[in-house]
Amino acid sequence: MTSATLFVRPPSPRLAEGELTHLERVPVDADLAREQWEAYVERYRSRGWDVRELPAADDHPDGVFVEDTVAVFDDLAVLTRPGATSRRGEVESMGPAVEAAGLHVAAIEAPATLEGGDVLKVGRTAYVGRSSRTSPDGVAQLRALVEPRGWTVVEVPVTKVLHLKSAVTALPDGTVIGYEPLVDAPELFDAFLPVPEPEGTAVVVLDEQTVLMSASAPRTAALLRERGLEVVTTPVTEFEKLEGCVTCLSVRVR
Ligand code: CIR
Repeated sequence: MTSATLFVRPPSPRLAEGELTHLERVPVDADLAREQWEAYVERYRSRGWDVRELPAADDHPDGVFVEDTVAVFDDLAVLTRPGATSRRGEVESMGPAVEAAGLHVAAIEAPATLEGGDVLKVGRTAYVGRSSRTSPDGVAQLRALVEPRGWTVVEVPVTKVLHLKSAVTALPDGTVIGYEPLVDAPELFDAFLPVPEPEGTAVVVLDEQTVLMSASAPRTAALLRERGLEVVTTPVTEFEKLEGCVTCLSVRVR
């Protein structure tokens, strides 16, 4: 069992008003969202993870998507500056939380923007999406903070989805998976595995054998099981309607 520390934030009752960029707005069931969130959190707690709840931010419809507010590199937490102005206030409560977890804190400075959903770590490489939310300056600031600490930053174009991690994530062995029609540049990754469903692109690594993914992508789950992985699924339909996924609902700090 992996021992890890994870931050989450309960969904706002105003989740349905969250930002939308590539999807049409459809009705969102706030009660179901809360149930799905509880089940999501339980997936970690039942494995012994130290799940820490950030204070509710009910005035921020997208506040549940905590991944976007910080990017963690070893013991350095880089507070982001979201590209969506409606989301900037979400960052405030993350600073004290990561500090209390014993991390050093740095921040992306204006006018640059960066959202954590654009940061995909594979080994000591950080692929960083240049998206509608993350500016070239944001990538440059992140590079200046983490390359001296032994990380390599690779800038990746993102035009077809909200964030880099809406298009691709990585399996425990470092293979990058993605739904190819939504991936701008699959050739930038050392190993790329296409998956058959757009909801199958997002996995959270629970341990070297196990990933957590959306229950909306059964064919991808079957594909990953054929590769020998244990796959834990969880329903996140109400968050997928807001362009969210399993990765964005938490941020692992250790
Ligand atoms: C937004 O547009 O900012 C939210 N509705 C969804 C954010 C999802 N976050 C992520 O993929 N890391």
